Amino acid sequence: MPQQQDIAEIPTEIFSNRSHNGSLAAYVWPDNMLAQFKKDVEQGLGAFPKILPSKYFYDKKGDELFVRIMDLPEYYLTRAEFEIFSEQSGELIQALEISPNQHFELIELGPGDGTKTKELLKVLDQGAYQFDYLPIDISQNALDQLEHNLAEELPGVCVRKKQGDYFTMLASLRESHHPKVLFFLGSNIGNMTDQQAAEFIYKLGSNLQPDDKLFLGVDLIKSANIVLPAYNDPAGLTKAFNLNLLARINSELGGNFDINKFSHQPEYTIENGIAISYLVSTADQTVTLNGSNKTFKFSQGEKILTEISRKYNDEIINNIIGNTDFQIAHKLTDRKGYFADYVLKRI
Ligand code: AVJ
Repeated sequence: MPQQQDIAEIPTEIFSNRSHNGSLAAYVWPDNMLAQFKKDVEQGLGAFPKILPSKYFYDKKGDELFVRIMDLPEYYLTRAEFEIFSEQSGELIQALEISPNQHFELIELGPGDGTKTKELLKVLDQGAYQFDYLPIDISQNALDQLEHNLAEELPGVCVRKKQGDYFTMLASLRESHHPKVLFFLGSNIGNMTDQQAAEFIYKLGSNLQPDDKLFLGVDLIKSANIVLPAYNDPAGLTKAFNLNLLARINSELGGNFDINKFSHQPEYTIENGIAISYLVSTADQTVTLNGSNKTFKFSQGEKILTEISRKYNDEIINNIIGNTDFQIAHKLTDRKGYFADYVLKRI
């Protein structure tokens, strides 16, 4: 039996939220972010069990790998959610409870290339709905590309880019008197512990008004023979994605990780619905960082927890939103029942 880490033991501050493939691009970090990266790495590798925050996957290489992962046959998540958007846009629009003469704001946290959302924007645009689309991302580059793309494909849609941190940007939109629909798709919430997710959703709610909606895309609990291959593809992209974290520590923090002496190991427990990715040291070894007096010892078989990818059901969602101002109003799933988009209503 592999030792299974209790999710409650994972320090909550170490995983923090980010947008996925929009990410931290320009890929040039201000000094304070590099200092934070160093601090997180030193703290995580100094802990037992060892842990590294998954938000650091996404440098230029990590972004490219994630885009390719979304196209993998084993990575069902993106396709399942795309199916919901392309085949159930009518239901989706109904769930938003917006009438055609009511101007509303469709705000998306971490839109990536907006592939799924575009399916809905198309239908809203044709249906003469009055709305602005406000993608929020930390990456100006990702937003510029999305805007350019939408200007060509859906010139009728009014796009207002919001570059910055999710909560700073949401706070800046609080003054508007239009109904809001907030999108957080792709099971990006799955990288958080349930406690972090609860705090995150609570904070989203505090930036919204009663009857506003949060559209939350989550991966559902299902059997290991479906979940595990999504995190262990034979093409080795997920392995490369995971190992890229060590390559990044080498290049940005002057680490001396021998990438060949770590293996990629995903685990999944259907009982709690939690998938965890580890990097496992295949030898006894010591790693150092430039300009740091700390050394990090690894014994053979020792694991670094690099990512949690939580899977959900109604009960878990209800637990998470229990102390927030949201209630489940609708749930849309793909035909196979792999993925769900929950429409949470602010009360
Ligand atoms: C972007 C967080 C939803 O956990 O499934 C893909 C990231 N990690 N393959 C996920 C990821 C490994 C992904 N999320």
